[in-house]
Amino acid sequence: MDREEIEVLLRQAGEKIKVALDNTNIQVDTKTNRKDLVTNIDKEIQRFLIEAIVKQDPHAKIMAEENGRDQLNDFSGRVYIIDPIDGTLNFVLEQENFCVMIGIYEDQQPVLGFIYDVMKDQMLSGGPKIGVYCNGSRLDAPADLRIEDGLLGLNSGMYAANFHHARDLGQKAMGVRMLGCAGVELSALLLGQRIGYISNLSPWDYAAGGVLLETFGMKMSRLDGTPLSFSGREYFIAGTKKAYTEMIALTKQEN
Ligand code: 2AM
Ligand code: CA
Ligand code: CA
Ligand code: CA
Repeated sequence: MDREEIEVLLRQAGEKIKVALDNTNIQVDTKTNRKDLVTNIDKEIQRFLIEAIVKQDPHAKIMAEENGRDQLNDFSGRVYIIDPIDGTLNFVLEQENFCVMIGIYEDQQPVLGFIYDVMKDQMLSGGPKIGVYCNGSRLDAPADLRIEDGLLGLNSGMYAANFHHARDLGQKAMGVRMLGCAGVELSALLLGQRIGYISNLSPWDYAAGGVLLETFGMKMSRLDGTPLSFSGREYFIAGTKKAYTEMIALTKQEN
């Protein structure tokens, strides 16, 4: 599927999510702990997206967070990696700061990425062949700022524990932001509103943003600088080229 087709699909998903918020009949369940939530809407949106993708692209492989689709052993060919609602806790408690995300890879190479912030109606999309767009307008790569010159997005637990110097890095930056949604934080990084983001993420949390970061020549990896595995949850760092290099020098050390 091309960029326009996926954007239409994501906006349709966004409309469904807004209708669900208006109807207030959202069923909330917990997964691994009391703060790890999933709702009937996460599952419904995932079903809607997968059904539409499979209809258009029957040979595609799909990895998605919910409904037991979170493992993929064979990443050859075209792979769609889906997070139906990124920031479910925000969706439930805040009714904003959540995204719908799709990352498309071909033989493990980034092809297209989409981060749709539903309540802001902000669609970031693109890939190495076409560049990065925000609501249809082509974006320039953000300035290659150093850590001292911008805001650092963080996972609140890692910040509080100063995990691999996360808090020290926050103190070097102009300030820290902890919005509880990988898609929102990575969108801000892509828009030049952050110099980096440090968290603990699964493949569907960084697949879409990863395509767009790569397109802009920005960096993401594990905290020690080695590549993310696209399987299971891993400590994650992303940033402008300069800030990433500065941050990795510290995060690859333990406390
Ligand atoms: P999610 O809402 O799709 O689960 C903040 O918690 C960010 O980390 C969100 O983007 C969230 O995505 C992601 N995250 C990944 N694994 C998580 C987990 N086990 N519990 C809570 N958030 C998780
Ligand atoms: Ca989740
Ligand atoms: Ca997520
Ligand atoms: Ca999710």
